[in-house]
Amino acid sequence: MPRLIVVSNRVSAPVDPAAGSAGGLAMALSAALKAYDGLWLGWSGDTVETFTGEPKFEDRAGVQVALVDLEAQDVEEYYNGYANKTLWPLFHHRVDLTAYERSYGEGYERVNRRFAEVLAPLVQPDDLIWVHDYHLIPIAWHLRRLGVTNRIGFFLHTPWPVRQLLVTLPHHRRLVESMFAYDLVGFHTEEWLDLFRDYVVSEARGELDGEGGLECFGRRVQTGVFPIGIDVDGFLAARDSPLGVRTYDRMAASSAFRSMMVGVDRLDYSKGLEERMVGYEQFLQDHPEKHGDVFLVQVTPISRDEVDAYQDIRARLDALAGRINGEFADMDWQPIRYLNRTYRRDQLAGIYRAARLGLVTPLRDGMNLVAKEYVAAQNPDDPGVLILSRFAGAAEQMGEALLVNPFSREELSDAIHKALTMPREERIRKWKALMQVVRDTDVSVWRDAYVAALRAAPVAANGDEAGSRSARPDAA
Ligand code: ADQ
Repeated sequence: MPRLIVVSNRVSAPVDPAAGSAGGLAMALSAALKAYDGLWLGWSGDTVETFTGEPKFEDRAGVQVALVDLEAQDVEEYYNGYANKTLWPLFHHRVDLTAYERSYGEGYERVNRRFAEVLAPLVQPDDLIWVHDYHLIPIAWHLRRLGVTNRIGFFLHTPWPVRQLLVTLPHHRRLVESMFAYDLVGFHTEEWLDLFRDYVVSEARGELDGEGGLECFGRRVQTGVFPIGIDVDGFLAARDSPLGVRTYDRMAASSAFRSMMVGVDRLDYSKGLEERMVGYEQFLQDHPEKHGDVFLVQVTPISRDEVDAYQDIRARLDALAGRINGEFADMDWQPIRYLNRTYRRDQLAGIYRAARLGLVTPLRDGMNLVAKEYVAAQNPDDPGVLILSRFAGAAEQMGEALLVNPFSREELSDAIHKALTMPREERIRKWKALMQVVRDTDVSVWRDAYVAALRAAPVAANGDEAGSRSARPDAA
């Protein structure tokens, strides 16, 4: 088995795996790397006065990591800037929030080049290199220029945007062209892959080769769909751990005679949190007889707080939760418990299990692992119901959930009512089908399928001379 080098923006392998961390990619990658002799390279989260290019090596719960410090300007332009203010909103269809600053693009290229320069000397001949997410799209192009001929794969954890929005990005063509320095490009769903193909064929005049490959810019790249999942056994163990059980008992006691609904999301405008609260408010207006019978626990750790759009949505959510509680609460009932904090994975599992309803209603989401965690945490004899946005990648597999359009508060209100009144047999039937999907897409299946596809990617692409892959114009 070749060594696997994983590259992502942050190396967020938790020191204590049971504690987990608030981010889908972190959880998935630490689970994935355990099985391989590997190395995980990325930003340490720290800044230094002057970039050194010298990584720090550490062992994190059995995972070897290489941590790179960045300069403050790098963080501002590459991370807060191009990644979080340009690509993230654009890939989630929020052109209204997308910043098109030239300096951000320059910082993005610079940091990708720096990461490539740190990585290139660490690469051994048979290593597989697996790059994750939108922060590092051009890194393979820089690695090729440095003479790295190993197989390099890319996986996008977010949606791919529709072509008509992608072309609003200055240098969109260069970004896509740099993806052709990879041997394999993977997405969560057919829908995101179709959108990528559409750009390549309609905008860049590339061609499908009939074998899952795309030809464009004088090169060929293999593509594939690899739906990510959770570490099912690890999650079930967390659920059944002493703290998991204790948390469940606590939540069950605090929801006596009431139905608890749960939402667990990073504080992000893509997660549809405002729309969810408004839908719940609509439900409370539509069903006065349910007042006092239901409550929503919304667990939402603050994220990316240095970006204005995140401060804005945080303020709006504070106001909205306060308004709904102010309007509907009674002396012994509060409709929303809004918690801006993270919990350990075992605690989260206990919270999910106590909830009669899981609300997963993003406006656009690459996959969404919370949907899978909620299902895995349920009691098979008396499971809760998952309400899932049709715009989450997870909806492509989890059709047995109650699929909703999160932009419609009436639809959300109706779905909440339907879920709360769903007979037990129907809940069990739906849960069984959903749990099968959760098992079939376990994170180890995702990892192994991707690595196998990378190893099998056609040699013609892999065997290219580094120089022939360097045709991309190098303007910033
Ligand atoms: P995220 O946008 O971070 O991931 P998601 O897939 O839902 O979204 O993963 C969130 C993870 O963080 C879950 O494991 C969840 O349990 C955890 N988490 C959230 N809130 C928490 C809290 N308060 N305390 C503790 N843990 C918390 C990105 C993409 C997704 C894609 C993943 C993986 O945006 O679409 O599914 O990567 O590819």
